[in-house]
Amino acid sequence: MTSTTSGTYDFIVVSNRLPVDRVVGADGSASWTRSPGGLVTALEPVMKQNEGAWIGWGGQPDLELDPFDSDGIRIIPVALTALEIEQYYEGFSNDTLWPLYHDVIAPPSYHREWWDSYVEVNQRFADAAAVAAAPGAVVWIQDYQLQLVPKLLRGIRPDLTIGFFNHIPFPPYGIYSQLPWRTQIIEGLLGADVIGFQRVADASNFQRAVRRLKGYATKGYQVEVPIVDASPGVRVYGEIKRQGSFRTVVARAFPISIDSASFEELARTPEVQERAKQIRAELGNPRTVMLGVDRLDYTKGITHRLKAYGELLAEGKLSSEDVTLVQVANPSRERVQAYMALRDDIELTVGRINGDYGTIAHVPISYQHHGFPRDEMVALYLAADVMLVTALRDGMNLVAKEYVACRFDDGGVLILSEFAGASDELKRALLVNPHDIDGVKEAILQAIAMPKSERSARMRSLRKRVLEHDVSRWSRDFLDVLESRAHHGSEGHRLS
Ligand code: GDG
Repeated sequence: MTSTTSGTYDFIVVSNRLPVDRVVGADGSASWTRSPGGLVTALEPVMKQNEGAWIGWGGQPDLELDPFDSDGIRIIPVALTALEIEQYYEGFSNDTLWPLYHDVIAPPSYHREWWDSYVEVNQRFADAAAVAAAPGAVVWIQDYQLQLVPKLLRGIRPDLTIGFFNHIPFPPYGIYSQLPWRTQIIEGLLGADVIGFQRVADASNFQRAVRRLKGYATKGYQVEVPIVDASPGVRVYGEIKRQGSFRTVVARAFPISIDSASFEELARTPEVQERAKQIRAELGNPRTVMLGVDRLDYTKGITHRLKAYGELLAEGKLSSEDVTLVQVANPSRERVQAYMALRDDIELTVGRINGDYGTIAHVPISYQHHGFPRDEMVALYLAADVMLVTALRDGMNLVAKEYVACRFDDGGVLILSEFAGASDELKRALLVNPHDIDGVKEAILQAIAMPKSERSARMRSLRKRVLEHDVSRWSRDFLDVLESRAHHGSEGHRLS
């Protein structure tokens, strides 16, 4: 493929998963339904105004499909074989990068065949984008599964403006440096014009890795990348700098958000409010309903939260007559060993707590190992007096923002881990260190006893932030910076 090959799309989003799910009917016919998510909601208008296309995997093995339209969005599927799903996706993405980038909460596995598969699949995504993109198009690549795509794509299509957003944390150098392919990943990312992170700390971790591994200078948000790669003889860098032949890459924080107004709108519907009351009644109208909503993932600190709650019940500071915890643990990555072990661990603990502290009429934990429709989720948010977000490490945590967006009544208390990106913005939540079990216990008791006036003052301030900084503002901020980098205003496409 050469740079003369180009397609017709002016704005392309590339993500591991397409924003649509394939549903096969009883008669064997397949159709696609939009998977709910803020990203697609935020980008849909930009897609429609700009000849947009979305490139990604359809979620099933060996799905070789031609591009098609779904609700006005052009979908370009990328096929993955069963072996690639095992090695690139479940392996390198979810069992190497995911634990490594989340502070090695679980030990990362390093396998050279997984890496080879990661390289191969990233190349396939880059090729698909190179074919689809119009001259000077804007391409926005999403997340850790595709970190090599920026460089690979720039290699084929230097005319493009390329953005990358990392939805998960970027780890401190001491941890990142474990990765046998640490330099290749940094080089992959530096192919972008703008690299977005959730938190300021993630962007600085990345910049430090760039300095340590490549020797490039960083200044504020900017990284100076020599056009002719100077490594490994980094001393040449001074020479390159004198000649001024380097490009600048922006690496900074753009905290993601949710479609706040649509959550509030749903929460305000009479049906959802009625359902919230019904949920409380079905739980036996306890004085306090607490809620946890997470993918069943070891980063979410579900076991820490259960430990704190279990101790409060054991000490008689809470009783199952007064409090119920609804824990939604959405099944996730069920073929990865660490996730199977975590599920066993959580379910053993839930069983013990319910067995030890429940009565015939009251169970301390209502455990839900399945997903819910969006309106039911919103009803749960409205029904919950206390929301528990105790992630050990989390890029952002959208659940925390969704809870806040739904509480138009200014009710409810958010307990939020300081290790979730959301804590940088949601400062008036009750911030906790989830490793400090006593601290979590105190926060739970404080939340339950919090006077109404304090609850609403805190919630008002949280809501202001979440409603003003929603996902469309996030995408606008990112794309504005990206466009301003479009060859410094020359031939790049302008998004309307
Ligand atoms: C990654 C990063 C970052 C969950 N269960 C149900 C359901 N959900 C929805 C939630 C929320 C989303 O899934 C989960 O988002 P989170 O942000 O909480 O967590 P991750 O899945 O780990 O997401 C994270 C995010 O990317 C975005 O950048 O914030 O840090 O890890 O929207 O509502 N939705 C429905 N039923 C469920 O049962 N309808």
